[in-house]
Amino acid sequence: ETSRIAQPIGSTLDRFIKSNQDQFAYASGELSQLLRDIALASKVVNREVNKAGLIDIMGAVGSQNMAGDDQQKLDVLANIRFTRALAKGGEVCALVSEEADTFADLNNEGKYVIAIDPLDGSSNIDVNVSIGTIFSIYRRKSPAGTPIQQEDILQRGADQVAAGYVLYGSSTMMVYTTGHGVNGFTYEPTLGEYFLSHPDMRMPADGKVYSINEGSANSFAQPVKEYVQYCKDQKYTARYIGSLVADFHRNMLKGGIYIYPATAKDPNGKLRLIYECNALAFVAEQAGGKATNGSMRILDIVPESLHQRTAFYVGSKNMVDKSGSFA
Ligand code: AHM
Ligand code: MG
Repeated sequence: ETSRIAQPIGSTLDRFIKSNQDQFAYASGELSQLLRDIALASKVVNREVNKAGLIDIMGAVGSQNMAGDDQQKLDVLANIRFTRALAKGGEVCALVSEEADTFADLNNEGKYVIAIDPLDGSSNIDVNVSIGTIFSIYRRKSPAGTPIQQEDILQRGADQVAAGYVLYGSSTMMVYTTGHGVNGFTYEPTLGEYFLSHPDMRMPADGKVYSINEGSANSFAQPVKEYVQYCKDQKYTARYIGSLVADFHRNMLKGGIYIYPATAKDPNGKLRLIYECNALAFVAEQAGGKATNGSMRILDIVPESLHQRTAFYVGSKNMVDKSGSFA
């Protein structure tokens, strides 16, 4: 068990990061700065997400956003926001993003590699449903100042030094772990600050909610079909937002399981190991939950390519165990 931090509810994210840093002395403040950079970029993205419905209207009057970019699709814009904030911060040497084919070189002296899905669930943007940002942070393996190597960007999830997500929901939250439990911060827009609202989050070991896209049920493997039937026999509740961060966050708080299995359309599953599954798997485990690909621990998978997909079972520990027992 890891040591956890006692923090008063209501402390700001900055203050929390600072005392965390003092207590665990992680990496001479650079990881702290990196987390602050992510938080800052998320505030900018949050502002844009909140105006999403106005983009076409503003576009129609030929407006540009503050930085002078032409109006762009929100997921592309979010990628620009995070990339810029992390490039400026200087702690990151390489950034792997769902929005780019290959990794981006940032500051070659930086000690960290970051993998990010800047705006996940983007099909939900246009219909005003919750979306999220997912991020993973790794320590680079090659020496600072040398060219980025495969071993820097294809690390196992177990090597993450921090990971988390931002949920742009009915309120905006940032939830993250540095390997000492999970803490959640709620954004107060008029003050422009995240405040600790969910200290030491624990995922219930059991739950009664299952989240899976049953529209694809005909092509689920037999064990998945059987588990879904089991959920129905237990009279569990079905909840599927189709926005991974939102589905995950609900299950974090209430207990539940999220499954994206192999389907005919996506024979290896749809979700991406490096910038979707690993981060949530790390958060889940740190909160007492569990994440597998149906049989194997997600965090133990050695990635072979940047955009590798995997089946994903994540949530309350006993539910994930049960789902695996049908295999
Ligand atoms: P995206 O990265 O293209 O946004 O896709 C990821 C999203 C997840 O947020 C969500 O859980 C899943 O795709 C939903 O997929 P489906 O509509 O096939 O159920
Ligand atoms: Mg995504």
